[in-house]
Amino acid sequence: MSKTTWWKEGIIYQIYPRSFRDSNGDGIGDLRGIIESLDYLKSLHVDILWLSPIFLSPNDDNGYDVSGYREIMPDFGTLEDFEELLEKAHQMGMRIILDIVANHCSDEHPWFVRSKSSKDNPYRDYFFWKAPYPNGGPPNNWRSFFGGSAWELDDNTGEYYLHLFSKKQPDLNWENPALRQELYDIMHFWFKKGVDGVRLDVITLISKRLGFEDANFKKFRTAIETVYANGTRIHEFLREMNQEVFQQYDVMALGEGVGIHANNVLEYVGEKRGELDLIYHFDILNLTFGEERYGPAKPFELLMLKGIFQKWYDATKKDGWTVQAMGNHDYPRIVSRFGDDQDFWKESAKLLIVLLATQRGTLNIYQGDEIGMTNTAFADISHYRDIEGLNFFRSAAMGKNTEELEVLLSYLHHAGRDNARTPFQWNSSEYAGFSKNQPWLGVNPNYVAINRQDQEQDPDSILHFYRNMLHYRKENPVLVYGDYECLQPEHTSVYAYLRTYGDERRFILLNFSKKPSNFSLKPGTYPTQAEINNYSSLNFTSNGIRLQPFQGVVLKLN
Ligand code: ISL
Ligand code: CA
Repeated sequence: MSKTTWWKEGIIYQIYPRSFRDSNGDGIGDLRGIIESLDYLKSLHVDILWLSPIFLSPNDDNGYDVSGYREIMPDFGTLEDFEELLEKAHQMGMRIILDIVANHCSDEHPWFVRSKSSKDNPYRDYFFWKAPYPNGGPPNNWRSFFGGSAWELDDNTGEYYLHLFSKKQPDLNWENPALRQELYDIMHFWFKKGVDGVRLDVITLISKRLGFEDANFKKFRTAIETVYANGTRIHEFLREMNQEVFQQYDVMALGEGVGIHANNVLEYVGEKRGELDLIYHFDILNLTFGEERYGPAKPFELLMLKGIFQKWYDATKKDGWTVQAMGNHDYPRIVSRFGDDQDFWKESAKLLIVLLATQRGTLNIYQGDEIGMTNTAFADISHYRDIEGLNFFRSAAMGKNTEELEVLLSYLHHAGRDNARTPFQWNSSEYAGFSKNQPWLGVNPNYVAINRQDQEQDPDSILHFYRNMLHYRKENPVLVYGDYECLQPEHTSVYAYLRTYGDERRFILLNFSKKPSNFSLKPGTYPTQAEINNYSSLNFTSNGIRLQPFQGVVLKLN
């Protein structure tokens, strides 16, 4: 039986501050906008606010390129604004976790400015510098997540530096104990202010394989696991970070588990490991992507989804803990991707939160999913802002004709990260009530129909359903801690499972189909009333239940 604790039972709401709410009319979301929205957030029954990076940054990767870890990005406000936000959130019974980017920093951070100034600068080995390959090229064939080589030549010293992400995000050298200590001090700085935890960006990448061997990048996702993630000293570093920092506070350490898999997850979150508290994996997030994110999409298959939930339940049912998330600021909108944002927008958005809120693990929802925000297909590349998508398009567009360019744009429409970063749709006024002026990224034109204000007025809205579903989860620990058993796993349209915790039992049935689906059950073995239902009725047949398109229900079994 898992130890009960706040970061297992609490519900995480991820905020991408740049796109959440603009309080001062510069078109960019900010901390004051979040402060002004705390009542709204509290009304959702969420407990933990995860803020994507709020630190000083040139915003090459929207804050995931930090140039000052103890300073607030001026776009977002001041340190006093943050302290006010933290205090008010605590007064309202909510916690705040910050997004710490420890694998790399910005090339404008003083550490890197000094490091690149000369080969014998004391900060030189805060980063990975390598001489050119004999042919003058990069030291090896490693690829950046954002396209191109993972090495950038610095003409000044004639050496290359490593950057797994953009060239303005040089990787930090965790082999260097002085660097590690600086990062621990930064976390102490925020924890001493009362911050309740951290989401550790790509933390599984911080230990590099120092041989820097060439690798096979034909299957990029596989290469991530075996070349970049799960490195030689990763668990030593995480244990040290836990001892040096986390253990000294009542905080949660949430790892972004790029490249982890079900058979090594306990090395990261096993209760006795003394490393991370919880971690999220990418099996669902990457489910409809091929080996190359920006390429032909794979169809969403329910049986694969069932298999993933089963695999991760089996891996962590006795020990360890994971986060249940189907979307975030890096992935397309869940209702567009796993639901049906055309014919069954409302039903499928509700179905997805029934799924997520009834799985074992910590529930994590992403801003805007609670009102069913959808993907945005901008007509032209000039509307896009995300460095990953832009790098992909620019390098792929060379020499392409109009039709081919349309295909490339369609890859961005399906898999682009800007899908999840369009401004939060507060109401149907200009710029969706996000700002008084043109936002940094275009608003999804459907804000006139999809926005928080209208849904507050509609008792049948996705927003009201989310509130009810999250409250229901909070009231029923069986959904957090309970055992899980999938019924009729081979059923191709209905996903049905039992959750059991002591004598509490819940039976969840989800029809992932546009068509009605029958689910056979012995009569008399289930109640005729649902505790949760995204339709107004529940139909039965002589030998089971007949679910409407995208109908999701929770039945209480006695
Ligand atoms: O977009 C991806 C690669 O196709 C994602 O896998 C993502 O880049 C990866 O999960 C790492 O994400 C985190 O680190 C990145 C930053 O761009 C993302 O926003 C952040 O969530 C580099 O800091
Ligand atoms: Ca602003």
